[in-house]
Amino acid sequence: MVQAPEKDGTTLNKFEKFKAEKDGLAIKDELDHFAQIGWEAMDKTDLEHRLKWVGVFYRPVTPGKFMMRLRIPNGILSSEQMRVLGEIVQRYGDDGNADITTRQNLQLRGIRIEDIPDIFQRLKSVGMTSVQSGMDNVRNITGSPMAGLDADELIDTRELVQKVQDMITNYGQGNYQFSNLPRKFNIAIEGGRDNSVHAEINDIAFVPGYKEGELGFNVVVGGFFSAKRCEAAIPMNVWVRPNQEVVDLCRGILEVYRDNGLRANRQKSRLMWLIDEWGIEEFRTRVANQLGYPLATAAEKDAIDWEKRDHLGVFPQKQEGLSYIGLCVPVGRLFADDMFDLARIAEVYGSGELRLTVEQNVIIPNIAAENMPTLLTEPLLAKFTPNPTPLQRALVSCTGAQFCNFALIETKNKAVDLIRQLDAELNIPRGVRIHWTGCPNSCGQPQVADIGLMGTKARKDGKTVEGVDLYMGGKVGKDAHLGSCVQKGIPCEDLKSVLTSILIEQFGATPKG
Ligand code: SRM
Ligand code: SF4
Repeated sequence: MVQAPEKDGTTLNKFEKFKAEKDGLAIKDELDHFAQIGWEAMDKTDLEHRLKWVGVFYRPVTPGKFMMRLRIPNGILSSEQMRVLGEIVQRYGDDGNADITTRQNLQLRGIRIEDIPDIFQRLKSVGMTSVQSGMDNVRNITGSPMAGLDADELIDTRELVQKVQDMITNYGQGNYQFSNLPRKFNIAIEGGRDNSVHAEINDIAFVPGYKEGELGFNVVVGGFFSAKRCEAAIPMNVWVRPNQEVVDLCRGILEVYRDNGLRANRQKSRLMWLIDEWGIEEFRTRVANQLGYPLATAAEKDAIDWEKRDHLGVFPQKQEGLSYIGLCVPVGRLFADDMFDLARIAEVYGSGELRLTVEQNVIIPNIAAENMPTLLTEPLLAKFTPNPTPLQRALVSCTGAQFCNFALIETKNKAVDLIRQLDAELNIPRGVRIHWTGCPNSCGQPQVADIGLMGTKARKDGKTVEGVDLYMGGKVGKDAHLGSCVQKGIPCEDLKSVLTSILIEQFGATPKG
């Protein structure tokens, strides 16, 4: 039973009000109607909010040209699926493109409302869905990008991620059980030793751990970023086996959160605020009660003992004679031709499979040794190189002002341009992870970066100009911890000199002769 949001006597905020009037998911049965009447005739709440329950985002920056956010469990898709997505954006000409997101996912741009029923048919025909990918729903579920390929893998996450998604979305058809959470919700399942998924910044994350010699997952909960507060996930003192227990625990936690999560103030609605109110012990007890059986206590320590890998380059798989190639896609931006090329390359040289990473890059697995030399001569690799510079290889950026109305600055183009200039002037001995995010919502995760840049307004010569707050010290992989803000309000035009000094003083860079 969904708890009445006003139980504490406060009035409903506007989001809870419109959700109470009509569940966002109900929109899935009205898409033909919207396609007929056009976006300008739509009810404002349906247009601006409820459409997000089917992954369709109205963009005030580009009215009439929508964004569509998919679900790509574990970031794995087939060449056939990639081709269909390429065809969808191709029809929008210069308006059409796609972005790989920081959740191993794809967002398509340029979408017209009149095409949505047809697009949904096409997605269905290749087993894809965009359902419940926005607003108060569970986001794309991330998993190890090397699942099933890595000789050192502990647990293959692919099937588990799919099962959790199927439970939450009712096999992609939409599920009213979980379509009215108090807020967005992130789940990650890590199966490798290097924490490729940033477990610590998810509302629930499963991290491998041995209990009395048996391999399963320790569970951490409550990690999140928001404009108001950022927290790393904390241990729930629970251990589960890598089977249906994972799915059941997700269900139990989601039900407890749905029915008890704080709904009065959207700034205080993420899971961690409920854990704060109850304490982690009480939270654990409530989840066990919800499931109706006791939960096993956590393994003494987790099995994350490697530094994080970025998977760019060519690497052997555990399958003899096969390798994968990781390609650097600058700030995750793809155009239709890139998508067709990636699909073709995956088919010709590999097994037709493609994978996405939370660093907004692409991996093509299952390439036979004899095919690799020819693959390396493919023209697309000049654009998406397997051997990027130390700054290129770890550059991440959120959408920014080009399409996002929350943005305080443009991000993706600035990010690419700045590292091009820095690379031209500096020798940098090792990868430096630079993450850009256009506003304090932190979609570009500046808190996990070596150097995080968060859009803000700054003052220069008495004028308001585009600027950034500088974050440093984010550590990923084993012993991950969040970075913090070290300098506020740097005008973007001064950023090159500020970063040059930081790279020289703290990352061993030297000026090129
Ligand atoms: Fe995000 C809202 C883009 C990952 C925290 N995010 C938005 C919206 C939907 C705002 C909007 O309606 O315009 C952005 C869409 C812009 C656009 O047109 O693309 C947006 N978020 C993104 C993406 C595309 C950034 C990217 O370039 O990769 C990522 C999509 C992931 C996906 O596939 O689902 C994305 N967003 C994140 C992450 C990172 C993560 O999940 O690891 C975070 C921080 C982690 C977290 O959520 O705890 C994040 N996004 C937010 C927030 C702040 C949430 C909060 O509790 O306050 C918002 C604003 C909100 O929900 O009110 C937001
Ligand atoms: Fe938009 Fe801000 Fe998220 Fe960037 S961080 S995509 S600007 S909401």
